[in-house]
Amino acid sequence: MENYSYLHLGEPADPDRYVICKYRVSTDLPMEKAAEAIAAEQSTGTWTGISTLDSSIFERLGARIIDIAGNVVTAEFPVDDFSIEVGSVPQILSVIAGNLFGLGALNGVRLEDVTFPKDITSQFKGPKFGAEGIRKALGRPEKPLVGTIVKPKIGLSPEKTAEYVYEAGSGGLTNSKDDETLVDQPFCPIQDRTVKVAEALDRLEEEGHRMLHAINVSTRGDKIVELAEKVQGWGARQIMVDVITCGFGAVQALAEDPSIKVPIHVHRTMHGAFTKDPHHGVAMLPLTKLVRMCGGDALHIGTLGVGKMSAGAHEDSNLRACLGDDVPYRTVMPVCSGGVYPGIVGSIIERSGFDVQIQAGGGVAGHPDGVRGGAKAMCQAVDAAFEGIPASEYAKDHRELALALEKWGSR
Ligand code: CAP
Ligand code: MG
Repeated sequence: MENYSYLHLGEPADPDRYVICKYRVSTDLPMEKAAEAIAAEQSTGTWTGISTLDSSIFERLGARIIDIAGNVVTAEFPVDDFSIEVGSVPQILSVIAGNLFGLGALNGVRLEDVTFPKDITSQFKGPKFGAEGIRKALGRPEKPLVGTIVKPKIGLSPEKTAEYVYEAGSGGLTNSKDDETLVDQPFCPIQDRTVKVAEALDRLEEEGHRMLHAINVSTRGDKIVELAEKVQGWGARQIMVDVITCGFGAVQALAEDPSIKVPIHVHRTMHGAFTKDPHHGVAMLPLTKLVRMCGGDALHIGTLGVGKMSAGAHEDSNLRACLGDDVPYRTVMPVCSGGVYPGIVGSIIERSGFDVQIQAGGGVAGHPDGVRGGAKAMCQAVDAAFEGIPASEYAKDHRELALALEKWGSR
């Protein structure tokens, strides 16, 4: 019974043959030992040498530790470790983000990044519409998109939801969406809500304003495509799915189903459970990459250090993963959300550039002039940033923005 070594330090990774992962490791063991424990557990080994592992299996399928830089370990997994089934995120995750989190040898381990070879990226189709498609549907080629989340997140009737959307659109917003906890509760049945919101959007369009509203179809896996089809039939022009609670397969099923002909807005509720701790869990970046592979058209990426949510908030790598040209898919519209208000829109855009959707729930519905006034203030803040004018300057002849700055200040 041989003990095989998974250490291949200094040997460069072959990006065409391996999935390459970066892990941040906290351990009391020597880092090389900890890295070997990860490689063994996630590929051909276990806690002891085993008689059933021979050198041919090990050489073909063993993970390789190719770099250790401080507490960051780079491991590569042979492409043959992965399922040949078409685009299986569950199997990919069980290799790159599986048992290792529970290993007693590690105090903490965090998957920071992953790069997939062509043999795997080619199994996925990416977004059907993407950032481009959403912009086209809205007739807004350049400016940042500006949206809202209907607030309160639960409680409004279908009529009140539609009224909110109409007011938001009348104030100039390009997007709105259901909140993550709203799907089909008795106070706001999804059919009635979808029909009434569609009527509000039609009314706005007749008045010359195009707007999208994402209806949340998050539900059990075997019903989600059916629900999305129904919602589409009731007039929805965009749908939303909570990717962590529904699973990547749900996004993929919706994106790949030919009967679904509307863009998918991807919310990431619950991600903070494993993205927030800098020493343990999974960073948002691998999740962003997987959402793009699975076909999300828009994805929450945080507010780049200026909003209310702390998890992954400073990471602009997610923005790049949505928009980069290093993968064979359409780009994803990055969505900056969470504690946004007009006074921070300029700072967000400074960090994000114009290819972004900025949205505010409380920062619209909490405006002294109501939803329409809040929508106007958000649009004015975006226009100011787009034209390179400081918000405080722009507010001198834009009343709603002035009121928002007075109420919430700016950063
Ligand atoms: C924003 C939001 C989103 C967060 C989630 C909320 O509302 O609707 O769910 O953006 O965070 O309920 O908080 P506010 P993230 O504008 O009222 O804060 O996008 O980081 O996943
Ligand atoms: Mg929300």
